[in-house]
Amino acid sequence: MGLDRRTLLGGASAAAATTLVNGTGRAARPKGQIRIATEEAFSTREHMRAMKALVDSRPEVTRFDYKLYRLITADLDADTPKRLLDLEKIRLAEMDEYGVTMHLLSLTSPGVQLLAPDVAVGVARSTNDELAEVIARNPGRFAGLATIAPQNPAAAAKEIERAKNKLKLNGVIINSHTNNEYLDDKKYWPILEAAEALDMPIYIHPRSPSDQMRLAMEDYNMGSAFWGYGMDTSTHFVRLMASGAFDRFPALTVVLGHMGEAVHFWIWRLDYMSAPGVQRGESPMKLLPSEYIRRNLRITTSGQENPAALKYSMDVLGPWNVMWAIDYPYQGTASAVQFMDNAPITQPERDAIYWQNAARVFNIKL
Ligand code: 1DF
Ligand code: MN
Repeated sequence: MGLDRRTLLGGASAAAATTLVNGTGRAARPKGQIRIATEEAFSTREHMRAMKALVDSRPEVTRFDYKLYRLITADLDADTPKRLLDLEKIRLAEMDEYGVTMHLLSLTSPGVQLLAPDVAVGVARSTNDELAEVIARNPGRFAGLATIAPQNPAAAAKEIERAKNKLKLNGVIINSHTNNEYLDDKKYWPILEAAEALDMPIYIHPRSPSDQMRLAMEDYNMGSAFWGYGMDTSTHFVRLMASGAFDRFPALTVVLGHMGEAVHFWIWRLDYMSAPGVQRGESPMKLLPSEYIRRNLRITTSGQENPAALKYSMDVLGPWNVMWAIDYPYQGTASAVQFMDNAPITQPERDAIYWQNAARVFNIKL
């Protein structure tokens, strides 16, 4: 009959006396549990309007972009659109109900990445303005990732600078590929350069797989969050790493949700296959994959309430590189809180994963 909870928690009280090393310099044991959720989606009226106009003019975009059509063309009072558009009523009430201190907000996938470049640049800017306003109105409750339009890399780099210096946002979200291209393509490197220089982590969030990836996923609805979202996003990270981007931008931080989209579950084999003469042949990478994974990658628990995967991730990446997330409104607050409250880890580890790591990685002031 499974593991006894008392056995699992047996080591917790002794270990609770020690404090994890962390970059915040704050006490590890707040009075009530602080919880910062790091992959929490929202939308705006302008975003919904732009997406609806896109779908009306190019209905084929919904063929593989799972849920896109339903999300943006449905009655905006339907549950998911309503929760995406709401920031200060339903959402704050649900956060309060479950003791969630803060949502790190990001524009819902696929962001502006399907829109015509000029439209996308404008919607990104206005989204970031709205985001900064809602954060300012609710001190301590919200932080935010900037939306950018990779379709225009120069404008995207400028927007990262504006997001950091003017709007005080906490990082950047990119919903995987843009027009079937990934960030290893050097035309996107001005984005990486700006993110590194400004200490803005890039959260690579899933969207429906690229044309190259989706060929194997046309059946069984496999291109959805069931499988395709994660496969496209994990492949995206590995492409970026394999391109040598982390040699060019050694201080760049990339964040992956869904328990790292399983990338670090391959850590031993990625290294093994990288050895000279084993498999891969010539590679631009100067270091081993494990070195980039430990130096440049942070992960979140969004949508993966799996204690075994959590333990593995903490062992392999270090507990300071794992952050809690809900994936609101696509997954439930109650079960995400229950998962982390009951995870078989020490209280200092729980504090690190619930909020201290997010505060450090995303430069969040509580
Ligand atoms: C779903 C999942 C939809 C995630 C999302 O945005 C999303 C879903 C449209 O379950 O259909 O962001 N997710 O992050 O796993
Ligand atoms: Mn998500």
